Amino acid sequence: TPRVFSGIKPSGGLTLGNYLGAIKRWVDMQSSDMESIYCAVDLHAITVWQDPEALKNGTRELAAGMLASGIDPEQSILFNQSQVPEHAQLAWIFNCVARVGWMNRMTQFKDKAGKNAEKASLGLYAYPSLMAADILMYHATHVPVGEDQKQHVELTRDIANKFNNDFGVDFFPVTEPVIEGPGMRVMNLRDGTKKMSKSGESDMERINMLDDADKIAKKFKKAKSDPEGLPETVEGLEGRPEAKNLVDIYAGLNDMTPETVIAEYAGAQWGKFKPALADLAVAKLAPISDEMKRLMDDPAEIDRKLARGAEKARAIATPILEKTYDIVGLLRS
Ligand code: AQP
Repeated sequence: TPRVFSGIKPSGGLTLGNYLGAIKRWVDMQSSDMESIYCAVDLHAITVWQDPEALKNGTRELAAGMLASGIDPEQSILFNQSQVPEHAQLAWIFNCVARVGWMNRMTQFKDKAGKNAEKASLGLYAYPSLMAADILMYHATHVPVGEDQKQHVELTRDIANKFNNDFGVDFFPVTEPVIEGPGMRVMNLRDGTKKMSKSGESDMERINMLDDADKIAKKFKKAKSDPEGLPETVEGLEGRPEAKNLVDIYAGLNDMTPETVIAEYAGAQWGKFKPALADLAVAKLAPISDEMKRLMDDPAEIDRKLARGAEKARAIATPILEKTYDIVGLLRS
């Protein structure tokens, strides 16, 4: 059976980028006949230091966000990564299979580590090994992630291949998982050349799923744009990343194409478009954030849901890890 695996780091509050770029698509995929596994990847989050309390809350907020958006824990498996220790165990094996040279080519490490790569955590460097473990643990055939993760997904195939060759087995699938795309990329509201991030410096650069109507209106009002207003055709958005982003967000929220948005607002001023965008965002997000808040009022129930999801995930993961240990020659008695 086709199987989907994807994750989000609980490294801050959930953003509109995570919603439009990931969760919304996951909900759509759920209705198809695929088995889907969605994970709050807390072990990935700690590759950069996280405040322990904030990490716990962020994990619950992320779970609440997925549930409130329509991920059904009966239909899909929803859990947090650290509750299935097989992820870390398999990642260690992959650390011994992957080559340093491969990791050195990962552009995301370079981006995230910045100029002072010597000071980055070893975990951040080895991140792709853990991601390969996430994917290969479940023999996932579909990995809906953004374009920025493409290199890591490709590395997953290299790791599977080398593992199979090193041990003379045909165990991990080397078929490249489908990167569902092209996914929508939501950009930073203050700088349209950067993506909207949970952990970006200023809160004004992102829409958080838990922002209230006033905040959303204020953030769109202050969002960077240009004096030109909306163009007559989508081609007129070229070279205008902030303008393009606002149109794309409108389209993403309303399940429209940017062409249709432009057709409706051709020539409009930002003073007209931004309030319309804010109203649309509030209309679409308020039901989700209301439900998130309701769910977060009962953290114990979220924890129970995650624990149940982890149990289901372990039922798949344990035999795979056992078999891997056996192939590698790690004694189990
Ligand atoms: N701005 C975005 N537009 C579209 N998709 C996005 N995703 C994240 N930001 C955007 C998608 O959300 C999924 C989970 O991402 P993640 O949290 O695991 O990692 P990230 O992409 O590094 O997210 P952030 O928000 O930028 O976190 P920080 O600031 O902690 O590094 C992925 O499918 C991703 O493509």
